[in-house]
Amino acid sequence: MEQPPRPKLFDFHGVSMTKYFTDNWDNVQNFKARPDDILIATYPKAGTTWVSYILDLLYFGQMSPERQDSIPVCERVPFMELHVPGLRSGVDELKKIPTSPRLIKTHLQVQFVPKSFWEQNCKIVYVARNAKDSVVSFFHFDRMNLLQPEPGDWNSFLQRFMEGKMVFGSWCDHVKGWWEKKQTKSNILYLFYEDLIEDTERELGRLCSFLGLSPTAEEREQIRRKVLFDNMKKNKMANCSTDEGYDFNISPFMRKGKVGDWRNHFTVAQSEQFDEDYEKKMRNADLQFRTVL
Ligand code: PPS
Repeated sequence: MEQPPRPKLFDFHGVSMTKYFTDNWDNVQNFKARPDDILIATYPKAGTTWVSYILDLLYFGQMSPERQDSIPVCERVPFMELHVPGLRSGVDELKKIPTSPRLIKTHLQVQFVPKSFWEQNCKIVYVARNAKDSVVSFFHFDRMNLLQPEPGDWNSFLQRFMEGKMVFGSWCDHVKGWWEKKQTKSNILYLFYEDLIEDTERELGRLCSFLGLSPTAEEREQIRRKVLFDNMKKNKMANCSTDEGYDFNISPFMRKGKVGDWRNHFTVAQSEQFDEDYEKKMRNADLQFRTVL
């Protein structure tokens, strides 16, 4: 297929988006969630694929080895609002999923989540990652993902990130919006990428308690090993190498998987400017991130 031009960013109900996430809007908003659906919600680059793979292994790892060997994680966990005509439609993929529970990926800001997820009281796992590592990861992703807007150079990308002019909008609004929602909704588990890096076993335990699962110690250990960065990077079914639109000559999807890589990208001046802006926007949020471990 001939590569279409990169999409343009536009304002959509106050949030920057591209047509690939708004063209199917009515079908997304009218999506009929089932009570056992599990939504994995993140701002882009927060560890969505990692947590998707963990959940898939928890639910289906023991049951169907062929699923693990032949279906890429991005197909096992459809991306609800993604709609690229002739290529992918998350809503259509979800309707065809034969297994349950359905694991569903979204990057939507909390106010855009289809109402049936709240009506059905579905379990939602939100993953947040510190802003500095998120913007670095996002930059490299937009360089290699030809279905994303042109990233420009690092400094202009960073300025746009601070202005919230990224696909799916402002990082601050995203993490704060979901955090506030979590205060009144016990069906949301709010995880941090940095905690997952620090102690995957512990976070796996939190996920299992939240989901009401009790894998054996051996199963847990198997999962912990399979989801290690190096093992996922080698695994064609988990490293997104089958995804359309990616140019792996520019950057891998499984790039570094670290906390603190921002230090290899930010100049001292950029870091100071970023911190000042961050402090203003996050001042009233009772939400702490770690940028180093
Ligand atoms: S996306 O496109 O928004 O769905 O991307 P997402 O999966 O949320 O985030 C991609 C980043 O997560 C890193 N990653 C991991 N880190 C540690 N361990 C494991 N197992 C793992 N799997 C994915 C991936 O490398 C991207 O981060 P960066 O910093 O770019 O390496």
